[in-house]
Amino acid sequence: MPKFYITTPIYYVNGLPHIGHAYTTLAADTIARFRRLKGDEVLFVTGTDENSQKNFEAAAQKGETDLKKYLDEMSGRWRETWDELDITNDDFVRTTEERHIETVLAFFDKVNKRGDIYKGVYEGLYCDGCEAFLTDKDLIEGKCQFHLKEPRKISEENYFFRLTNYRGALLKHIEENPNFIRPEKRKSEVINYINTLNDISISRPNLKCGIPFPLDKTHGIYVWFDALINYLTAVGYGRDEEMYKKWWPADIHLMAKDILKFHAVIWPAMLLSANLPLPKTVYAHGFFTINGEKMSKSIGNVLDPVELAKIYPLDAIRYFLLREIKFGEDGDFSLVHLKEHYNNDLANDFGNLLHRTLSMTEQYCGGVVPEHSGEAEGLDPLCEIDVWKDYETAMNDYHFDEAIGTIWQLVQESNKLIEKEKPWQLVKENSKRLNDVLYNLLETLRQISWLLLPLMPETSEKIWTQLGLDVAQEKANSLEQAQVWGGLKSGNKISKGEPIFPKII
Ligand code: ME8
Repeated sequence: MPKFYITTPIYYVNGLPHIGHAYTTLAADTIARFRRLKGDEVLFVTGTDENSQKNFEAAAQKGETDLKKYLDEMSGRWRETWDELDITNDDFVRTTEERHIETVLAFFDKVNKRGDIYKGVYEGLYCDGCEAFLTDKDLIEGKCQFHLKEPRKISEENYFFRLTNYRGALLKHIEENPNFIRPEKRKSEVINYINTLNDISISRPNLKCGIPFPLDKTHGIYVWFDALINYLTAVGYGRDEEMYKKWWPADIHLMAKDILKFHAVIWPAMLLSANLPLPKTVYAHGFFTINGEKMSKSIGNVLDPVELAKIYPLDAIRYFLLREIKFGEDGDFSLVHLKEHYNNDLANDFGNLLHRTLSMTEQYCGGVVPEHSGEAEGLDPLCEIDVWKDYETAMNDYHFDEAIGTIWQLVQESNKLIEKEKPWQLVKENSKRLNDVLYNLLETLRQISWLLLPLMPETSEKIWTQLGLDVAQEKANSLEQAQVWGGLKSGNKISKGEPIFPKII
């Protein structure tokens, strides 16, 4: 069985998840669900980045002196959020876990034995927000472009990683593996960075939190060096050889562009140093604003996905994020647009198709899927557009907006079919045609339920229930089986139920 290993960043726990974190995690969840649907064995991992000065400061700010208690509580809240958002991660890595520390030490040992760690003095700029050393090139008007703050000037004795040893190998890898950095347009910024990079400091003096530096216990391992290794922790590196061999390298690391250089340069160089294979793809999606403004606590526009899910069905949020913010591009999130798209696309276009088709089946066919002649001439929206092919191409390429677009084409074609065939007249004039029309609409809805499965999973299940299908049995179906036209059996009792997406005023 093909395998697929996908990761999200592990997030800092100095705050709770907001819609930006939810975006990456929902996208990863969609990819994981799609690969499962295709029959792959999937390992989908997320987690929390806990050995960070930021977390330490957040705990102190809350007056919490017991750091472990703070981390346990916050990490628990992140885990709960993903459960509430029905994220299907298979593992959740915490960087304070014993298994992670073991993996980090095994990895560190390899890099050290390779001769890639040395002691030196770091003099330069440090952004506390990024937890990273910056150069002038990273600044806009003297400030960090992501945290809008001036970095601190520091001078300290540190241990360094010989990043510069891997400059050539990295450039060669990027050139030879066109899918390594995606989307394509991010490549040039990575290459520019590689061309000018220096060795990086991988220890921090005056350790308040974090994993003690193996060569000098007065230092801690720099949080990024430790955090990136979580991707190996999840596959048992240094602890479970069989598991490691089964899952590594990762198929895709997903993140936003803010942390691309860590994933596309520093992490691969660390892996090269430890003589381990590189991930197949590092995908950096865009950053989105809220009503045109950067999301920030001080502006007070931080959106909590759990609160949003109390107003809109989860699938409506998935729909909006995946369709309206083109994956890979920057975008904007606005509640006004969410509401508009919810009412137009989900309540109207999709909701009407489903509800009207089921209502007519109840009214004209006694609530059972009608017999049909098999004559689909002009009736089968699926035949008109090659939906599955376009859909799979888009999904394989992470173009979620296009995948949803093909499904919505089907929704619109089906709505047009109703207007064209007018079942309310056919019931008086041509019962054979009526049955054929309704059967084709119902079967198209079944096909739509499968197309939606990775994107809007709850909706798929609701469609199955309304079509009178057994949810457990559908779940056990393979995609090949499900794709065959005619899976909906005549005589099946439908169960109309309430509209899935009621209008929101
Ligand atoms: O950087 N738009 O964690 P973090 C899109 N711990 N995505 C957004 C976003 C926005 N406005 N805001 C946040 C860290 N994200 C490190 C990672 S991995 C080894 C260590 C998402 O909590 C996006 O995925 O700051 C971004 O890369 C990530 O949150 C940063 O999360």
